[in-house]
Amino acid sequence: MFTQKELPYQFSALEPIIDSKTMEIHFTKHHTTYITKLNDALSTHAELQEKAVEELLTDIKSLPEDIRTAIQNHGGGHANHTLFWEIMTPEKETLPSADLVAAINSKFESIEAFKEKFSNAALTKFGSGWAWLVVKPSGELDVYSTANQDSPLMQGDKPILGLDVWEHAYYLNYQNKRADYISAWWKLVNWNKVSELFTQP
Ligand code: MN3
Repeated sequence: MFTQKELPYQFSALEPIIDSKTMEIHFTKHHTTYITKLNDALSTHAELQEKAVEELLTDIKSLPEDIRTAIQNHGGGHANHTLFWEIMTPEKETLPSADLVAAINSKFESIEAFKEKFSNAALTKFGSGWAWLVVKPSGELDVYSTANQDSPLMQGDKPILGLDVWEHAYYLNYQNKRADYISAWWKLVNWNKVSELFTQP
């Protein structure tokens, strides 16, 4: 059965960029519900219960049809939020590693150009979804958005940075001003963690 890892900081730790109430509802209601529904879906498929959520999402096409959509939505929701909590920090001014900077420069030409591309993916995602920085199987970086809770793992890419642009992630503080949420959010990125994920095989 999947369980929720403890949040690595207090609900209020990311204030004022993400308010305490939003963090609390997001973590204890939204993320928790994805886990409950993921476990519900797997309850009829004992053979899949030992697998990691990343493995389920990577192999989504081979999953039994009756639970495929539930794993896509709730397994995706669980994996995406687990990553999201980890790639944010109240620590100020963490920096990407030299290797990650080199990879970003090689793909996007500069950190600024990368941030602009990522922010644009987040801003222009119509409806609910996520913006991602991923490592492709070739080792190359890429930026794109996905709808709903679709995980980059479903297309064989490894997400190392993700931004939740569902309204539940920002509405209390920012209402319809998604652009303000996105530009403020960069200050929360835990570059130590993103760099670590980039380096991991
Ligand atoms: Mn969310």
